[in-house]
Amino acid sequence: MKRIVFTLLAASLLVLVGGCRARVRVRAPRPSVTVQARAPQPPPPGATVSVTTGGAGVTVVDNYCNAGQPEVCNGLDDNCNGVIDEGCGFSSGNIQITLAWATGADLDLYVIDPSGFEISYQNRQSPTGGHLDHDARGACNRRQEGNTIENVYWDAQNPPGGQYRVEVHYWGECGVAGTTQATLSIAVGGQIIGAYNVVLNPRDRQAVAIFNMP
Ligand SMILES: [Ca+2]
Ligand SMILES: [Ca+2]
Ligand SMILES: [Ca+2]
Repeated sequence: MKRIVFTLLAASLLVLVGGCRARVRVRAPRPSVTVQARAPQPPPPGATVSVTTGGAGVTVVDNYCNAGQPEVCNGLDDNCNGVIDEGCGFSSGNIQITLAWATGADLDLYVIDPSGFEISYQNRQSPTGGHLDHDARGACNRRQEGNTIENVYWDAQNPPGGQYRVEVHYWGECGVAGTTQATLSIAVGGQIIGAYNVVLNPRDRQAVAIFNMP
């Protein structure tokens, strides 16, 4: 009899404990933001990174940086340290490609890597180590109003050799934007290899630059 009472008590306790467990909610950890801190590695000695600019509507930006000038979030390396827009909440690496604009349009950055993989907001990570870590929906997403920078980077020590193609798509006017000028910079191995202005009309998709890694 004692054994039966003890068994019943133990079973009741298990039910109570089980009931308590069922009411405990485990909150999922918040996603963390990682800022790339590793210094970019220069290209191998003697290697050259050749750049070809895109078609009509693309112009080269010169004389935009000064050492000691404050870095602002504009798609340019204002302080000449080889990193584009450091402190703006996205990463740099051995390759960094940053697009910025100043209207309410929603533009999208596309980078096609040497394997043919197309990195964009639709496919943010390539098997070759490329990441789109900052997406901007422009004024079309009211929760991201004023967010007009997209950024792609490779943090691998040796990004794959071959051709990288950089394109911009004017996805949406978001009501009022119209023709939009954007700025795009490319850094390789801690050096800026190209800075461009590109003028886009709604629904344009424009090749801005093509570069080859050794
Ligand atoms: Ca900089
Ligand atoms: Ca800047
Ligand atoms: Ca976008």
